[in-house]
Amino acid sequence: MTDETPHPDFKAGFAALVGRPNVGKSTLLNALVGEKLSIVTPRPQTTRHRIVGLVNRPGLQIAFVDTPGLHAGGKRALNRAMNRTAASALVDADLVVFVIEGLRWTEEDEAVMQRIRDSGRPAIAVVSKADLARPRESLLPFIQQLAECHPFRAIVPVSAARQENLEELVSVIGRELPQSPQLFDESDRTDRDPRFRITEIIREKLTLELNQEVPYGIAVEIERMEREVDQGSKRDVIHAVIWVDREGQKPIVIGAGGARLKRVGSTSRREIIALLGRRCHLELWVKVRENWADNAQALRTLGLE
Ligand SMILES: Nc1nc2c(ncn2[C@@H]2O[C@H](COP(=O)(O)OP(=O)(O)OP(=O)(O)O)[C@@H](O)[C@H]2O)c(=O)[nH]1
Ligand SMILES: [Mg+2]
Repeated sequence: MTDETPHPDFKAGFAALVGRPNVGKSTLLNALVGEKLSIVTPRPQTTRHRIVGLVNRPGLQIAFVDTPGLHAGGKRALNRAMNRTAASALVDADLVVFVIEGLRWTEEDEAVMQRIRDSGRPAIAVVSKADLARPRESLLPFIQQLAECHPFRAIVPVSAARQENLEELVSVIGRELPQSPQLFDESDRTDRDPRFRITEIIREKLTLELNQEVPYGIAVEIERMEREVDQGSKRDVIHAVIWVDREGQKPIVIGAGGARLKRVGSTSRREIIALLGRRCHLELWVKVRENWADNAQALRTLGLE
């Protein structure tokens, strides 16, 4: 039950992780929740959707919202949809968690800062990848400069990779959230269903395999997913389509003799089995939908509005 009147000093709300691409928002979400909910790659513009991850503490429920990295320069409808998704999560948040990579302030960070100012939403800053900052003491003047740039409620350095300072971040956010009944069931970890998470796992494995422009032209859709009994035990049969936006990308995704697609299938399958807790059979097809990333109808079909 999520509508029970809670203890009067229960706090709950949406904390949106916003920032430019590649600063570590999704890695942070996963580390906070303790489960891989959102895909991570070394490449910018990995996240395309709004993904909620839930953290419960006594008297507190934080609904973290992972968002696509806010970026400039992308001309396609997909880029606009990603920026819209992030911007709307920002304005809807109870608290904005502005994620900035330690010691790296860019024009894109400045543009995100401006959006936060314009939103008038309360904000804290998280300085991510603290483990990479050299020397570590240089984080102090960096944090000082951030403090001068906006009246953040708090500035918290973290390393999601090393699980450093995450509990401090949870308690800082807890202080800033409003009194509210619990928003989600306590056993929930995310608002996303397995079907969505499977498409994302496949897209992650593909992105890790591919170079340069190709990942930006890729989308994954599940055409069919059925439970069947095979040799006395249950398994899921999953038929997924990998959409590419140009004919020329098809052989790149498939690889010589189908080797790349095979690798993507087997690494994806391992992770899907761990997610579903049962065996699965995964079939991948590569299909061309010319310029899907500019096609409003295709974006809608893929849940990218
Ligand atoms: N060393 C180190 N690397 C990190 C840390 N957090 C994230 N990374 C790396 O930074 C890269 C980008 O991480 P993501 O979590 O995908 O970044 P993001 O902000 O979600 O990126 P978009 O979804 O593209 O906006 C990946 O290679 C991560 O492994 C950290 O705390 N320490
Ligand atoms: Mg991300």
